[in-house]
Amino acid sequence: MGDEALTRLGWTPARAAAAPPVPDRGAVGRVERVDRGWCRVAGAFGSVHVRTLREGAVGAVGEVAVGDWVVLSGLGGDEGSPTVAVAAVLERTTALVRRATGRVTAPQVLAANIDVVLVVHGLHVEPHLGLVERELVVAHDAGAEPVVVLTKADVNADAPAAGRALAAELLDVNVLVASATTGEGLDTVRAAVRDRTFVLLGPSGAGKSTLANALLGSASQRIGAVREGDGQGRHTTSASQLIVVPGGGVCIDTPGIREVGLFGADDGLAAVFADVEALAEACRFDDCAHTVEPGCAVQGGVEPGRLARWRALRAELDEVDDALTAAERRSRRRHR
Ligand SMILES: Nc1nc2c(ncn2[C@@H]2O[C@H](COP(=O)(O)OP(=O)(O)OP(=O)(O)O)[C@@H](O)[C@H]2O)c(=O)[nH]1
Ligand SMILES: [Mg+2]
Ligand SMILES: [Zn+2]
Repeated sequence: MGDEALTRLGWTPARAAAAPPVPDRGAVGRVERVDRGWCRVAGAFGSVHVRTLREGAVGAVGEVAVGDWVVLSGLGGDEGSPTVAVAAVLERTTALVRRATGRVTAPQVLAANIDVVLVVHGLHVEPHLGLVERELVVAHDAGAEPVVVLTKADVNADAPAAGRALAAELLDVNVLVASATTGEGLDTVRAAVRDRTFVLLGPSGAGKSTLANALLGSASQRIGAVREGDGQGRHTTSASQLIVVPGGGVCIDTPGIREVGLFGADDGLAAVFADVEALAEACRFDDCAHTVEPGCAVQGGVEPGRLARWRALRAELDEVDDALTAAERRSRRRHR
């Protein structure tokens, strides 16, 4: 144990160099799971439950995310001892962020310090291009490498064609086709995530946990059947979970999200729709909305469906910006 355990969790010399000093009876660890009032942290000491403190304090609810590196203090007591606390959260190198549900102006970190985002969709249904693009936007915006995995290839008569068709709609994204059941294509998925921290993102029933188990070589994650008829999942995974991959790497399985809400993901949108943003440079008006403006370079240059999808995501980001500005204005008035 010791440093080896930390290395398996993804600890690197670069992170060590950037880490704050560790107190007596303290240690560095990585957040495996976050629950209401508690989080679970793994490290050279094993794995401990740590109470997440009241809002505003270090390690407060919403402040630690799965994948975070933290400095713990007060170790060495009983398991679950209230003296164990998060003394510091290390600066994140990457973060997968969505808009918190029901709160327009609040972000939620789905996973921290990730290298790769696997955007997972099941070939038991037609891949939903709009959802894939939305997930690619947050993946790009996270600062991580996005990779699309079309799983359940075994239930699709022409899975490779489905993969090619989706890839043709996307700019420069690696689209892998695999089956957790037959094992086909898993080697390419393994190669894409080896020795890295990766997160599985996608709708419920896509097959994320089944894929995680296949990559882990164990039945770590519970899996659940999809509904007959529409092929939707039943939200089997209820909380994100970080698991060390025996062959090297760290897997974060997440609960299925039907539609990832965007929050401040302008860079991600610019990356996924680089064609739109490049053409916009040539529009006559700087504030061209690419709808009816004369001299618009985008309208004729991008396929209408793609432009409509870009416009919807752009509008969603603008809506969040407007809400943030309004909230800021309100709070400024209150503090006057
Ligand atoms: N035929 C086939 N079925 C699969 C494959 N992968 C997953 N499934 C099935 O798809 C269903 C959903 O799988 P899960 O792994 O639980 O899906 P999930 O994405 O984790 O869903 P949530 O946890 O609800 O977000 C289960 O019935 C699995 O057995 C596959 O490669 N082939
Ligand atoms: Mg699951
Ligand atoms: Zn335009």
